[in-house]
Amino acid sequence: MRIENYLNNCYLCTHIIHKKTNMDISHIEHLGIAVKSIEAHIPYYETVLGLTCYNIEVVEEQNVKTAFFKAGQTKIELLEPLGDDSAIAKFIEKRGEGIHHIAFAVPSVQAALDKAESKGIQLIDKAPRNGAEGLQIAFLHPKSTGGVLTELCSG
Ligand code: CMX
Repeated sequence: MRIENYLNNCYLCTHIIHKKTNMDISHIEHLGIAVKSIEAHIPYYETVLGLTCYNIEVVEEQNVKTAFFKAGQTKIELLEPLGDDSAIAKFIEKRGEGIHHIAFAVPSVQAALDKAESKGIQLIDKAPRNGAEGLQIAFLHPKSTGGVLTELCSG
């Protein structure tokens, strides 16, 4: 048997390889949703879905205003652009309002970035930066993640 076939068929080997290369994602931390106006959308989340907006925060570094709702362990993050040069403004102009990114919780954003890069994934951020709610965040480019803007975060 070829060595790579042996390694792929051996439970212990695949377990060790997996442990060495995975990002240790614990859960979906939040789903980011691009909107033109946070205020216009809060009533839908509160009065129709029954969620509570517990935090509204401006993230200068990302040029966005955010609003957060908890749905179990996962949050919904509404993102309103603060200027025409914001990534969110560009997204809405091109694609309209809607799901903008998925964010995974990891123990270490830098370690997860290093693992993604070692697998040939294009990074938007080479190192973690400050996101909303005091989290460290970094993005993977949608061009190398099947069209889904992917955020890694830890707090
Ligand atoms: N999901 C999927 N694809 C996306 C995307 C998204 N959210 N945003 C842009 N793209 C696609 C575009 O459609 C475009 O694809 P095509 O070339 O096929 O048309 C491509 O990516 C390039 O997009 P662009 O409009 O030319 O925009 P830029 O290259 O200037 O920027 C991106 C794209 C993803 C690198 C940029 O938006 C970015 O850096 N995003 C990460 C930061 C961010 O979104 N911050 C706000 C969130 C704040 C927070 O959660 O705290």
